[in-house]
Amino acid sequence: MKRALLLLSALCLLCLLAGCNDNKKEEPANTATDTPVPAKEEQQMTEQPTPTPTNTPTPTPALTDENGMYFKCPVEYLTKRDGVSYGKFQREAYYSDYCKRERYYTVLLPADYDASKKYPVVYLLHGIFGDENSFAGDVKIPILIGNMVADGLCGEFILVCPAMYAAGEGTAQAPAFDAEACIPYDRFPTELVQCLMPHINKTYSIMEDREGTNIGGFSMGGRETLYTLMLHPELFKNVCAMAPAPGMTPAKDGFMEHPGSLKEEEVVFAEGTLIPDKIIICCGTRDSVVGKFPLGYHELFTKNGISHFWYEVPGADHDMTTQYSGMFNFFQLIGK
Ligand code: FER
Repeated sequence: MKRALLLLSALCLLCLLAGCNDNKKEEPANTATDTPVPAKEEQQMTEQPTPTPTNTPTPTPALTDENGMYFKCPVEYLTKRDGVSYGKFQREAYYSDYCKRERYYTVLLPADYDASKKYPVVYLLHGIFGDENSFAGDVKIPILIGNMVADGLCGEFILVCPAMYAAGEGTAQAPAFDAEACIPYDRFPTELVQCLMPHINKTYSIMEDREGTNIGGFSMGGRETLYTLMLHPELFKNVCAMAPAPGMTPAKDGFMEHPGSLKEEEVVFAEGTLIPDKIIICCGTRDSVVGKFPLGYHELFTKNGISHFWYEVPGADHDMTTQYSGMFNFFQLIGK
């Protein structure tokens, strides 16, 4: 009898164990609702990572600052899409009375440019040693603009990329890191206003007044953007200086000593002057070329009471990340 009882208990135990194993096999793998909860003792024995409470969202870095400036251009705006038409840069010439020579620019017309419409224009100024081809060589610029227009982030506009080195008779003929060779860059605002703008206005279907006129630039082009702004504030609706190079005001860096195109106290708008709606200054946090000079312009503008937006592009150097970020914020102001 004893033996029979023992045999029966052993059999029951075997059945139980077998049953447990079967259950385990049937458990659906890893579904959210059916994840088996291990017994208390099991939890203590195996080191489980602390589960993240489901009601606390993982913090994501902010896309914009408190003024709505995007730190970076979202990558989907730099990627070609099906069903969006993109414009193409073309290179054109005009005669400059100011420089007494033929000069060049590239122009990106809207993909479906229609001469019966009036478009705003954006002048975009290249960096030192650049020319009219500097931006035109970048296939992502037409993509960025086409995608922004397609998503209604900006209106259609005409992008004009001049050759900024406005050498004339009796001036240096090629850029370099010295004061004399920088003079033709500082002649650009006059060349723009006297020669290029009238040429653009009569060649394309442009909204000719300040409402439709915008200027931006990178590095040396950022510096000349700010200088153009100071000389002709009434002409522009929006302005964007991306990583502006030193030299609009006196400065000294590893490249050269800048006498300054303006004294710091001259960086002011006369009372009653019509000024742009928006001025953006930005720079990468790791800019290895212009360093903290853009921050210096921001501080000077603040000190002199010039209202503007300043932001930094996290982790960016003197590079395209900074430029696409600046363009993405700048272009959103166009045609609005
Ligand atoms: C300078 C530092 C930077 C300077 C120009 C630059 C003429 C321009 C850099 C660029 O355009 O990328 O001191 O002086």
